[in-house]
Amino acid sequence: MTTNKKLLAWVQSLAQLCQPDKVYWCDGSDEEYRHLLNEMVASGAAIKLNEEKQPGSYYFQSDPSDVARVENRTFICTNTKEEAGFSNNWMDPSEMKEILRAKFKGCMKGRTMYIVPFSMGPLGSNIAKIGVEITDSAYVVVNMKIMTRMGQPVLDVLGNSNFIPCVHSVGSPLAEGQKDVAWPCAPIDDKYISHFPETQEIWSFGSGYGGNALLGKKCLALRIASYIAKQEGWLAEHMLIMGITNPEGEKKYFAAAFPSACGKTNLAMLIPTIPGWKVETVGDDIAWMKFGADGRLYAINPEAGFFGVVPMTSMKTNSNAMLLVKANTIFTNVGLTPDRDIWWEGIGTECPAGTVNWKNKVHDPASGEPVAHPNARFTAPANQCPVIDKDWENPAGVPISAFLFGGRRPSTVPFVYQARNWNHGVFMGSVVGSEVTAATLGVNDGVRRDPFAMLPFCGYNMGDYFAHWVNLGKNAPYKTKLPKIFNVNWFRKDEKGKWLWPGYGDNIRVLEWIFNACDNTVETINTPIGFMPNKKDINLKGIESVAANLDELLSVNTEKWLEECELIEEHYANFGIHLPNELAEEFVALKNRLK
Ligand code: OXD
Ligand code: MN
Repeated sequence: MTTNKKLLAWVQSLAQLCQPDKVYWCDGSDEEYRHLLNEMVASGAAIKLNEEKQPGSYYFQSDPSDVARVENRTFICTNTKEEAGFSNNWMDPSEMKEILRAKFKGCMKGRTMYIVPFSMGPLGSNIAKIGVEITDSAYVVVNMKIMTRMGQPVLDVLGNSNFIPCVHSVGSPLAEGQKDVAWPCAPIDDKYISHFPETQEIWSFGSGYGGNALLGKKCLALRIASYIAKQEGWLAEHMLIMGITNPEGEKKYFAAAFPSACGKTNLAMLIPTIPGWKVETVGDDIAWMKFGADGRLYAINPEAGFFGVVPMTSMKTNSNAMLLVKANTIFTNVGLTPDRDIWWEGIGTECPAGTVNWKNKVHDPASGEPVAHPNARFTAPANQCPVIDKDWENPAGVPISAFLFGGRRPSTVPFVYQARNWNHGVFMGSVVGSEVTAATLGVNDGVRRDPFAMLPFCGYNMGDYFAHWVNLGKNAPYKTKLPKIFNVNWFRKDEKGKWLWPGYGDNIRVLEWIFNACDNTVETINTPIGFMPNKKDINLKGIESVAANLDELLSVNTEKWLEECELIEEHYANFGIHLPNELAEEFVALKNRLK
């Protein structure tokens, strides 16, 4: 329990507003976790998976309308629209508060209000932040138990200090005697994922899906934290953190930003195909970074679990993830086999007859419908990852040697190159993009720019966010200790659409080059777009046939890059006066070098 007056008063006022049947303070114990899951099994909201095949694991199906983050219903409510910038949906804070007050009034009728104190970052670490989520979803509580440090120990550390208030409701009150559905939520255009950066509050209404409902993750650890980080001079980024050890036993940490669905989890848990190299995982989604006393940038993973995309995960593509989810895992929107095991596309086995798809219908292979939703998820404790780094919970973080940016770029962008300097690296981050296809997004083929992979996650004007990155370099205690910056692209294809690079575990060959480039132990080629490897320095031992593709993988096609510059011009036009001069200058310099 707590004697924190602000917290007690806040809970009381929300109970009055939301009118739940019960208020329950989560202690975060294993008993509580099991009890809530047992209750959800009894109510039909969850299924306990086969204990022999998936010990301690549970299965959920969402409402078909509630399967992903809802970017068009996600709001940044800064005082002015300008402060939110072109990339965010803006709403006036008092206007939004008024809407929310009406939405939340009585929204928990017939339900329990759970109070979930949580810490993003190791409990008590000076870089960690404490939030308290109020939710009417037991699914959210059990997921928060995995994804954060949660419960009474957080209240003990919090004492009488301040916390970030996070209010969540599925937005589906129950009338007297009304039977609940398995996955309550509000209709799509009645969802409000609202952030108030200036007062540091989150209000989320109408969705039970992870990114909209587990408010510690995207809402707090990225949108609100990015705003705080700018004020306080640190970084809150959509980045994985990985440790890499070379055959000589030397270790470095890299942080990497890729847009969603570019394989961050796979990279974070990579199994090297060249002997002697080792990869260990600190985090797969979010990095918080501050300068240490030695002037290096140190990163922590604020999360305690992985909320990963399931389809296409197999023993071949990511055996570490398969071992991670072997027990004590919550699966959402995958397929359920007749013997209560799970199945998904790309798992590497035949789909057993009688498997039920994520929409709870027996799968008909002739229908062409997938068994698992493409955004089906696992929620699993980080410490179950077979290659979790020994320092993953070190409150001081791990020192970052390199930043990697990248996206899915079938053409134009070579598979690795290094920034000329910090500002050039910030420029590279600011133009990150992924090629989309009509099939995936219902729009024309093209490049969706996703600067720093933060487009949906930056809690303020993205131009000011670029300026923050520029300033971080400018104000670094020791410029020579700043991480080096690289762009990677494992997604190059030839004109017939065939992959030029095998990817997955072979990406260690690119990481090896980056590792050496960090130490300046390889000579690089100075090209208009940055420093590139000599072919001989890419280790192709065991995949010699790929040598024929290296010229193409490492080519800088001036014509294509001039076309790319036109696209960058369009992208940069969005930022208006918020585009830092330093980046405008980097862009001019690039165009001049290409001439
Ligand atoms: C995620 C995302 O869920 O980036 O991690 O969408
Ligand atoms: Mn993510």
